Amino acid sequence: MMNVANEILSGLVNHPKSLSNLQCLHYDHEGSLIFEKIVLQDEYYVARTERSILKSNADEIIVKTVDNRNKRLRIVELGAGTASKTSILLAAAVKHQGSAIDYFPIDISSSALTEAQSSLTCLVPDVCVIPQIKNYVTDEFILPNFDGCTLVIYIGSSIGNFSREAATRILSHVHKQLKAGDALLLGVDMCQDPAVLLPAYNDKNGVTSAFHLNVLLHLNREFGYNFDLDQFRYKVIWNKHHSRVEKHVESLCSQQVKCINQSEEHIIYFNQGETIHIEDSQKFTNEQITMLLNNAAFQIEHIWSDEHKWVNIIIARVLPK
Ligand code: AVJ
Repeated sequence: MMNVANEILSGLVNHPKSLSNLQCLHYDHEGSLIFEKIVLQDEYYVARTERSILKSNADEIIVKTVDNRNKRLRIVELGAGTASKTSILLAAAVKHQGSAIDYFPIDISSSALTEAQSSLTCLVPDVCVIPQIKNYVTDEFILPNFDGCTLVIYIGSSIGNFSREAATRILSHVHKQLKAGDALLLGVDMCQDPAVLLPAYNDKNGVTSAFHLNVLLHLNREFGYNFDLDQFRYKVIWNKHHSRVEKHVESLCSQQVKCINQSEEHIIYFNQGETIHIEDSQKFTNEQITMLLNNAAFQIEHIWSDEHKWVNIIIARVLPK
């Protein structure tokens, strides 16, 4: 397996250039802070819509998850970030159970997890927060033995940032760590009008642009590159064929970027107008989601949505193995 530095370099010397399989590059300290601003932008309906579905249905989601009343519940979250939406579900779980609940947020950003822990302590004091700083794509989560039901939360449509193969791998990896009767709560953004989708990824305040350009800054800070941010701009495309919003950064001129890493030097050549494919946000149909979950041996039990059917929140169960 290649290390991250080599994966970056090979993504940049390839044609077309792409870093879209390296999600971890977005969420350094700066990137996590910018992301928290994205979710506040008017155009970014995804977070707002998902939050309102969770608010209206939190009790029912918890009841449906723990279909057996004597069972205790614990909650794991992949890519928890600052857990601001999850607090709604945690409060419902504490109320339903009538006692404290264990919550295991997993994220690669330690600063986001620190923030999650301190805000939950105030918002839902009956939650015992046990954070794990990990890359959920590659690492296993660690859970003590438990005879109740484990609910893994994976919301925000983060699954859409991965290729179909990688998404299947993530879900299978989660499935492997669960037992029969455990559940997955998946939040996904559905296929819809590009007139709604494109502004969501190109807000007028330029926050989403800054989020993606930060990947180049991250490469400068951590991997020895010398990208000049004045010579690049953010560009968003609706790829109808693949049903995904593609985020690129485009070179404004023909130029060379250097990477000086452990005495080795590499030069990356850019033509004017050439782009680096930075991230995808896949938008799903019901059939695609069903197939994705079934391929990872999960069975859909219930779906909640908003009035426009923009976002789906799905409970899927681990079947007896
Ligand atoms: C991480 C999936 C919530 O793709 O919608 C938002 C990341 N990137 N704007 C998404 C993101 C640019 C976001 N999620």
